[in-house]
Amino acid sequence: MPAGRRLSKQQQRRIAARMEDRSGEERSGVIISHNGRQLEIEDASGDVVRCHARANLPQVVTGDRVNWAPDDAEGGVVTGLEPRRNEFGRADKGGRFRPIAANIDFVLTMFATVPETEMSVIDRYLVAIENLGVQCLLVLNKIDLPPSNPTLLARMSEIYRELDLELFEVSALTGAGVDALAKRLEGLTAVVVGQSGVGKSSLLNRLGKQPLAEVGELDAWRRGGTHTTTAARLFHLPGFDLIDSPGVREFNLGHLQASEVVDGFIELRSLAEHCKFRDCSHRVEPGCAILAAAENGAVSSERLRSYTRILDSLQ
Ligand SMILES: Nc1nc2c(ncn2[C@@H]2O[C@H](COP(=O)(O)OP(=O)(O)OP(=O)(O)O)[C@@H](O)[C@H]2O)c(=O)[nH]1
Ligand SMILES: [Mg+2]
Ligand SMILES: [Zn+2]
Repeated sequence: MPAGRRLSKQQQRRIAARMEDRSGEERSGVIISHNGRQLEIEDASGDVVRCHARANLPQVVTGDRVNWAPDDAEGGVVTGLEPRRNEFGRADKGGRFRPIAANIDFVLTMFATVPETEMSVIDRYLVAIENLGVQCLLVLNKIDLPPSNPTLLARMSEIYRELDLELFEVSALTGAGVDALAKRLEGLTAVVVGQSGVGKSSLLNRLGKQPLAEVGELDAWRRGGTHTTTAARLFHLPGFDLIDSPGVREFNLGHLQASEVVDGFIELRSLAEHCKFRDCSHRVEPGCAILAAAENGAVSSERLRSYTRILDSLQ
């Protein structure tokens, strides 16, 4: 204890109670948020405890189930990580996989009417989702605003619906479409992802019926995005759990091989087996089943363009 700092009677009692209570035993908990080495754990009784991770622990992430033990009056130490049911994440600059959230039922991939979202941005999320074997819901937010690119938006919803992806159209501002989404998520855990400013935290607040997460300044995205949310955090909402996540400028897929990128495009995956060359890149090769399908309209030119753009970004 630093010199001059005295514990109040109440603090002393709390420490004593905790010492008695701890009996060296580990407890289970869920990671509510993590910011560097600072973790917040929710224990079995719903209390939130600030913890740090034991040095030899593998990287933990929001949604992880862990073992932890109290280490002083206020905090604790995370001592073990339970196996993940699944995880969602992206690559860092060095191409290493970085999880964002674990143990989830759905990834809500969010875009908005304003500002315009390129289709390849959404397709990046979809490629990651497919490769991690998690389920996806697409969420178009800000339907109260006239879209900055109505043609692109109409085309995107047409293409994604043809691919049997579920698309929810909502307004976090007015609440339109929000109940249907809440109903779909009942009893489940989801993580919401998407570019900064699309309204992830706003949607969370609307679903939670109160201001739980900080929301960016109105129109801040016009000046180049704000990155208001800085760490993934799990919230218990009425009926389901939702993990809010920070928007990223580019959703990096550097941890994937080219063949895994193809696998991430559900309509290209099966076609690729029919290409003449086993190592076909589906860009220029003769006898390419994907290029042939694009030519006769069976594969959308927009999705093929996304594929080549993502492939280019890996090199
Ligand atoms: N008109 C309108 N504005 C919205 C809607 N949802 C969010 N906004 C506004 O969009 C801006 C960004 O919202 P946020 O919820 O902070 O966006 P975010 O996706 O959480 O952003 P990051 O935390 O930076 O990743 C804020 O000014 C919101 O008020 C909506 O449905 N309609
Ligand atoms: Mg946010
Ligand atoms: Zn091919």
